[in-house]
Parts: sequence; structure tokens; C-alpha cells
Amino acid sequence: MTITITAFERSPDRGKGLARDMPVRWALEEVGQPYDVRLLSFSAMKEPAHRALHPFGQVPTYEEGDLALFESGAIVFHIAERHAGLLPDDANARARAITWMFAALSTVEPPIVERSMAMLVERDKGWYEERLPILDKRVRDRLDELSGRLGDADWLDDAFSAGDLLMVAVLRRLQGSGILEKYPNLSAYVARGEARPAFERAFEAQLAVFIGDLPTG
Ligand code: GTB
Repeated sequence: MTITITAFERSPDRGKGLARDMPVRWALEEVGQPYDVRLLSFSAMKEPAHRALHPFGQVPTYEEGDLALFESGAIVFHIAERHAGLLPDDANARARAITWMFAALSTVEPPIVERSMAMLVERDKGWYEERLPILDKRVRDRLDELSGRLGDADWLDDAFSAGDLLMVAVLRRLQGSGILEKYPNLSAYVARGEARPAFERAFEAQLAVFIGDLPTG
């Protein structure tokens, strides 16, 4: 059955692979599942046809036969459950990998998103300069803890899993901030994720959308 995902017609990240179709594309590449992409403008995302798939009028969505999903984390989890390669077979190791998926999205990502949102929409506020160090510290606190846990391991729990996929996707949002760069083991962890052939294919595919270099025919 054909898998179709949705993505920005023109991503605000300018092809950096930071929008949330990226982890979905990466997961599909990891498990070797081909997929189609339906590109949407901001206004098309708010149309009833798309809202029927995504109640919040966002991307990505995932369609496969009569199944329609939204939320990138849930989509990655679905892909990981249906196909081998992203979750270990051992029940306990699988539960730990799923725990890391949640940790990425609900513990590590929120302070990172809060910081980037402040930089995007609060720069002109009088209190911005005072607030930024507070937001930076919240991010650094999480990274201190994550860095301590990762130590010199390659991945968070033995073999690469969907937990690492989401954690690397979350940490990539900090690239160039000067914060991630202070953690050599986390920077190397992100680089290891980005060096995976599946990541590279997913990255090239989303970049091709941004530069308009889509396959024809
Ligand atoms: N929790 C949802 C999920 O994980 O799927 C969040 C989905 C979401 O935020 N989607 C965004 C969207 O559709 C695109 S990815 N926004 C349009 C809207 O809400 O109207 C978010 C995103 C965009 C750009 C960058 N960037 O430039 O770095 C990073 C992340």
C-alpha cells in the first residue's frame, strides 16, 4: 500500500531538514519503505480537506490505505512498530527505546522550542534580553543531563533506535546556536545520526523540495 506524507511546499527552514516531515522521512528511509509526498502551502494546510487529516492544520500527516495519522512522533512510532529496524525485538529494550522517543519529544524538545520561539517572535520585547539567558539555561540543563547519560556511547541504549532518531532530530534544532557545540559527545552523536545513509536520503529529499529539484515523470 502506498504511503503518502505531507510536507511544506516551501519550508521556512530553507531546506535545513528541521521541519517535522524530516523525522518521518528518515524513519521511512531507515526501514526501507518508499513513500510519496504531498506538498502543501500554509493556506492549504488550513483547508477542510487537510484538517480532516490533521485537526491542527499542520504537517506532517501520514496516509496508508484507510489509516491517516498526524503528529510526527506518533507517525515514527507507527513506522517503527510496523517495520523492522527502529525498535529492538527484546521487550525491555523496546520499552526503553520507546521511553527515549518520549524523552526526546516531551522532555528535551520543549525548552529548545521555547527558546527558538522566543528568538523568532519576542526579539522586539523589552524583556527579551533578560529572558534569553533563562531560556538558554533551561536548554543547557537538559543537555547537561543528556550528555551525562550518553557518555561516550554511540547511541542512547545500545543499538540505534527510533529514540535516537527523534533525539537527533530534536538536537539538530540547536545546531549553530553555540549551545550544542559546547557538548562534544552530543555534537558527535548528532553527526553520527546525520551520517546514516537513511538520514542522508531523507535530507536530500526534503532539500530537493526546497530548491525545486524534484524528479520529473
Ligand atoms: N507536534 C506536531 C508534530 O510533531 O507533528 C507539530 C507539527 C508542527 O509544528 N508542524 C509545523 C506546521 O505545520 C511544521 S514543522 N506549521 C504550520 C502551522 O502550524 O500553521 C515545525 C517547524 C517549522 C520550521 C522549523 N524551522 O524553520 O526550523 C522547525 C520546525
